[in-house]
Amino acid sequence: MGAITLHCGDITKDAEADAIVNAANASLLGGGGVDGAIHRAAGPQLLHECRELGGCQTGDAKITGAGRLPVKHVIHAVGPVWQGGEHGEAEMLGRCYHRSIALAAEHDCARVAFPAISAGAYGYPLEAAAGVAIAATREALELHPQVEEARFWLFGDDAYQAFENALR
Ligand code: AR6
Repeated sequence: MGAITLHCGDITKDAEADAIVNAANASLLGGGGVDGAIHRAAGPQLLHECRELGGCQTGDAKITGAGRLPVKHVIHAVGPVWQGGEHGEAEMLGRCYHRSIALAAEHDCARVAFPAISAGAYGYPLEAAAGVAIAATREALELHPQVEEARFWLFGDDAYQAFENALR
């Protein structure tokens, strides 16, 4: 089964991945946080491709090229907004990881970089987001052996610690 590895810092600097997953919103037309960083690093070609996609539902993901980023693809996943935990948030967040890894497999991406989807502007508590992310990624890697590595990029010690705890 594919490996899960943890990394500290800016996901846009990952040149070893074949695809970078973006924590996007349903419009797929850009935003702040990791979405803003990815669009800035990729350049205008990424937004141009995103405009053709017609948005994306929560819990789903869509794939584009990567513009100037040193990877083949960006996978735009739309995580849930945290609403207290009783509104299907965990299921939708888990689906983001499943769909992203399925798209990576379809497009021959052996190494996929992930941010902590929903754990920023969307308010998903870090420990819970990390638990869902690791569990769903493990399941998806088992289903898609073509994907050899899921590389989690964590911003800050708290995020890193939460994912390290979830991995154990
Ligand atoms: N590299 C890695 N992680 C990052 C980076 C980066 N360059 N920048 C931020 N993070 P967020 P969400 C971390 O808010 O919660 C956008 O406006 C950040 O510390 O980027 O899914 C979209 O357009 C946090 O742990 O995504 C949507 O409207 C994690 O990435 C909305 O925000 C996710 O934070 C999506 O919110």
